[in-house]
Amino acid sequence: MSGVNEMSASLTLVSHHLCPYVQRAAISLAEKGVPFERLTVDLADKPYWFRRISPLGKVPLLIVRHDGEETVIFESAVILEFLEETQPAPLHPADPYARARHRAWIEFGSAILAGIGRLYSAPAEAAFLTEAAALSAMFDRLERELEDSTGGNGPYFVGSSFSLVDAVFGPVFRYFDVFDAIGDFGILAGKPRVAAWRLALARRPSVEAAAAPDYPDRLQAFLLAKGSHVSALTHRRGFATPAL
Ligand SMILES: N[C@@H](CCC(=O)N[C@@H](CS)C(=O)NCC(=O)O)C(=O)O
Repeated sequence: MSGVNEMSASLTLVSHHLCPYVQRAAISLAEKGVPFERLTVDLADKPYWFRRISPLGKVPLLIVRHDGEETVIFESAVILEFLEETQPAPLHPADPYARARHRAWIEFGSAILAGIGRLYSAPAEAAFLTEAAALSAMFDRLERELEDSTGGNGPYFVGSSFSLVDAVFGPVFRYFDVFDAIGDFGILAGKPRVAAWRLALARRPSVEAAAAPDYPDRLQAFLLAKGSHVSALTHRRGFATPAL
């Protein structure tokens, strides 16, 4: 391993308050005990410097200053792999077969995030219900995977050791803490292993610290402004846009 920090590198994670892809990188850095600075950008009004260095106009970016140079890494999966290659405390298994499986379930986590985006953007109830059913089926598949991988013993994806798959799913479940306050979407119902995993991840200090305490208020405000079926449900629950 070439230790980036040993070469007196400094790391900046370019972030957004709500972004789950940013959170997975923050969780990895916290688990590895690597100091980093967090720089939050307004995605609704992207600063020029950000547009210049972010090829897709997206967060996260990891800016690594090393040896008088600056390297900008984009795409959260690539950032996670870079941290595995350059920082201590591996969060991937050593065995290549197990590592491939973990990478695949990280992709699955990203597919769930895409489904969550479609769910809260669905304009009307019919599309919302279709997306909720699709998500429920994905979590059913995950329930079966947890049974195979942990023998039902958890609390993490592979038993007692925290891995990058856990870092990816912590931010996934964070959405559901806010969804549950809006209504019963039924997506996680009847999945005891998923429920236990969600609870264990919520209690993990790195996962807890990956979003600010005002995250639920910010997410509610974001959902209210969507003009979607979930916005209507949020209104109906009596949530008003909080002053942030
Ligand atoms: N595949 C990307 C997805 C990152 C992504 O979608 N980021 C969102 C925020 S969560 C973003 O920056 N969107 C740009 C925008 O809203 O204009 C990754 O894994 O890093």
